Amino acid sequence: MTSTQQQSQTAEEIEQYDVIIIGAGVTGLYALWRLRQLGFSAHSFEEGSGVGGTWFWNRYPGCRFDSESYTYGYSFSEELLQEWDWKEHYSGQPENERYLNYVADKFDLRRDIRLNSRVMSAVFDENENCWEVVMEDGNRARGQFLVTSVGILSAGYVPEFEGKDSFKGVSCHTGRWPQEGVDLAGKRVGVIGTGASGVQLITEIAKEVSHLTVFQRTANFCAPLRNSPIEDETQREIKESFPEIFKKCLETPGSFVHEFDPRSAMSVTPEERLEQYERLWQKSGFAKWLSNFYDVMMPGEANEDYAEFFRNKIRERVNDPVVAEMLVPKTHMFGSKRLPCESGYYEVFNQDNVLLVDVREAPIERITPAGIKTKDAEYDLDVIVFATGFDAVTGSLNRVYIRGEGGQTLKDKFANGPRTYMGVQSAGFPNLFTINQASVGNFVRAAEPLVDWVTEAMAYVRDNEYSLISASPQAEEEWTQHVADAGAKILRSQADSWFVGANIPGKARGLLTAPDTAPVMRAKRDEVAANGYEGFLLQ
Ligand code: N01
Repeated sequence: MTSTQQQSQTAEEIEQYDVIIIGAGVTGLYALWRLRQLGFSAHSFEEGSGVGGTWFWNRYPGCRFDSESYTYGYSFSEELLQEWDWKEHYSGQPENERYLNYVADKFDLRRDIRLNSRVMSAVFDENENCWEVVMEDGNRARGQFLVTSVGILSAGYVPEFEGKDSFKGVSCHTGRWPQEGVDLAGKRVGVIGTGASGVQLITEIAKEVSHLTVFQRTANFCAPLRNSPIEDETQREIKESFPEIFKKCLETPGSFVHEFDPRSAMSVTPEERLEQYERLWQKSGFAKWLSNFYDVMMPGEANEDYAEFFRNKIRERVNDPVVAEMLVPKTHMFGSKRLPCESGYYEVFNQDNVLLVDVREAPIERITPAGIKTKDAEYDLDVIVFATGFDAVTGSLNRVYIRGEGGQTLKDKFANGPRTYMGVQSAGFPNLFTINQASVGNFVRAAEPLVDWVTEAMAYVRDNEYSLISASPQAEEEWTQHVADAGAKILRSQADSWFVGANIPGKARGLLTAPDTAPVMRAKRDEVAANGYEGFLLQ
């Protein structure tokens, strides 16, 4: 902050709101709308130059939904549901960004959003019982409540490769793709990382680069997305079925439209099992795992049986058997990492101009001015893309200096992993709702009920003439223990991935989101609210 800016905003001029929202992505936009409905004055401060969060920043080639588009959009407005036409079953980033801009305009949200306003700090004022945020440009604002709609996957991670800044070509992270794009046509491009972002990007850019080198550390289980345009008749059917679509999503563990087969894979004959695997393989999107035998997504025999089916599918698609074996995942259980959906990913490795490099075998030693040097070889490149993921959940919170009661910072408190009550609050940080902690699965389906709950909690505080709500230390302790105990048993805790913070060197290992299914989480939150916000201190 410059001294001029500090002087230019006197105490009287600091903007005051009931609620300050950090971020204008999917949850921030909805929180703003919802808070207005409840009669609060709310304002969102957004780092980007546009709204959309994830769908603003992740504009890398190939970026798209792998949830069905019509299950991902907001459900709160029937008018919006009827007037917006999703063009594809799995919509791409440009369309998704357009959608969120359309929502911002339709509901006149922009008047309460300040773009290009990165929040640097949020400090709780114990005398005034309110939060004060300071933006990068030095401007300040105060609010009784603070909502961090900062996303679970928004703090990009680039490994500390030696010589990272020495590269003379162009380099960028998938999650911060330049708005003006990156010219890749005819270029020698290296991509580090083969998670969901890398898989989408690699497939798309292989069509235009002169040479592509893929640096893979861990092979993934990837399955065909089978995207297609939405025909008019289907569009009409979808629009008539929204109540059923959303009802179904609310019933399933991850808020997706797919429902598990209640049979065990091992309870049917091998022929029946294979018939089901093949039938689901032909379906689009996540049906291949979320409509499968229920125990395919649990550690054990069924999981390994389906993993082997997957491995053989990969072997069938890659011509060179040596390359095929490099692409076949062998070190983690099926479903223990997020499964990327793809549209021709494996066939890319049949192209003459594409090279797969195993960097577990021969690790990257350094980035050089000319490219990448591994233990075994040097690769000359014009462009390096870091598809190396995110410092998930806590990373985006830690980018803001958040200080609560008694001078304690959230970063210090979370140093050994998040300590929250139901993912929404941390003791000692009154009126701060960290809503990026609680939702996982089909994002918008999980986020809408979460935002509803959080905003209703604020209304409860106001309507009952309290001024503060904060998680009790005991409720927090019990919840944190529950996350540790229940979280350790579930499939997505078993591999080294962002789900448990294992992708970031030095980060404490532990499940970063709730271990419960979406319906269980909603029921728990509803019970807490019905019992007068049990586990929270109100004053
Ligand atoms: O990140 P990731 P992502 N040297 O962490 C590798 C969502 N998403 O951006 O597996 C070499 O999954 C790392 O290797 P390894 C989705 O929830 C959704 O791809 O750790 N390699 C891995 O291959 C997803 O789960 C969509 O051994 C290194 C890659 O980088 C989440 O975002 C699309 C390395 C990182 O994969 C994150 O996906 C895209 C190193 N030092 C993303 N460090 C939709 O479709 C890391 N890697 C909606």
